[in-house]
Amino acid sequence: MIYQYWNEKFEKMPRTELEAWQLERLRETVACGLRTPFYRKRLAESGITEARDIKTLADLRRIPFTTKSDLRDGFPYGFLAVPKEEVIRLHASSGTTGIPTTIYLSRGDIARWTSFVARCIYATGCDKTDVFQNMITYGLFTGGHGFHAGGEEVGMLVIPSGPGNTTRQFRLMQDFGTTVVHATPSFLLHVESKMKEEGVGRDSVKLKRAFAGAEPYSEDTRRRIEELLRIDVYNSYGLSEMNGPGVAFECQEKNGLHLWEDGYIAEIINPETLEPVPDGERGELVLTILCREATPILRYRTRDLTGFIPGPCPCGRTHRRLYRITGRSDDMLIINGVNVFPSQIEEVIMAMKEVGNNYLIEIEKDGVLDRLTVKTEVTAATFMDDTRPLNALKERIRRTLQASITINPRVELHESGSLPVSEGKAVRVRDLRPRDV
Ligand code: DLL
Repeated sequence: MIYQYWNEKFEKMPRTELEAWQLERLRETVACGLRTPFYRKRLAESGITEARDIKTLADLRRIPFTTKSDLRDGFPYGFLAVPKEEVIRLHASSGTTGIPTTIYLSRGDIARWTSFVARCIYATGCDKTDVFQNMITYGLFTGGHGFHAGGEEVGMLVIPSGPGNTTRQFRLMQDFGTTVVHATPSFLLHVESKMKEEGVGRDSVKLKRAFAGAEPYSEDTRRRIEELLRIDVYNSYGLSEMNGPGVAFECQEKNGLHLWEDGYIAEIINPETLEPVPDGERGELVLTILCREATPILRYRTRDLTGFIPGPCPCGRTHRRLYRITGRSDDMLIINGVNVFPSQIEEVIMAMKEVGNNYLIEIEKDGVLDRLTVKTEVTAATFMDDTRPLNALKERIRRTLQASITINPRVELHESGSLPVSEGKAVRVRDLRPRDV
């Protein structure tokens, strides 16, 4: 196989040099952190008051973990390390409550992020001759903008189609000769079934590759998409707290995701004991970002379960590879690529006085896409034979939920006392999607 490197010096950097680079960047990131109210306090508690207190990479472990709830507590500006006029963009993702996790980026931060995404795209064999249809959400979500900029950096022709409307997607593919797409794996499966349904022949499009991520999927699902669409599918991992896509990506070997260690320091810990686990074993991924000045985040507990694949990759990159992410150590749900915490749903429905005490969140497959149903009991006083007010209530719950979680749920109202009550801990979520990861 012929491999191509976007930034050969860094991608193939010997480990000792890579680690020296990491130490230098870590000090710089700690210096940025010390400019934020949150880390000034947090780091001082561990005896770190200046960047020089970090002497070796092992000193990283003196720094306490940062969690999603820390980010929420620091909302809106507790993690901002540069003057506001240096910030040119923000992105946000779901928090466990209505408060989003917000990340600010300077011009330099966006340039660095973009070059990591370009590196990912190029590692799959794409180049400026490609036509790239970015079928993922833009807006506050990082997926659309991140890949858009990365694709342009590589020099591809970027079609900012966003998700949805498969008929228009096919039209764009045919009119402009799209060779590579970016989507969630579930949307790719949906695209395939719509192609059949709408009679769009495989040979009428020039697709060769797809980047698929933002939600967990199995090796079997990858293979299925590859066979059905006759393309190569590359796994793409990232999270908004760490910029978004561009954190870890598969090379042409398609055997694990290279985590860009010049931009991130990764640790795998046991989520119970919080102790590191050896290479080859699975645990929770903890990340420190080294390439961002506006919102430095140190030792972030991603809650994603994975591990380091031992041994080098034939592609020659020295950056370690992660196993496919198999799940999370918290209760975050990913529904058609959108992150949702059960607590966000609870917050909305419990604020309505007509809603009773019990509710149930169900996620199922509807064809290849996910479908969310929120079942709530109504108070005894509300449940009347007249369906009009009930329909209005249902619609109000649906609209308010959609505004909060950005997913359009089905809402079912149930008579008080009719939803199952568990004897132990309440079971509020039934994820009925087949688990093949
Ligand atoms: O999903 C960033 C992204 C955009 C990644 C486009 C890849 C492609 P968030 O919305 O903050 O950011 O969600 C991050 O999604 O912590 C994982 O739980 C999950 N996730 C992302 N990529 C993968 C993947 C974007 N390839 C959360 N496999 C992460 C499994 C993934 N889970």
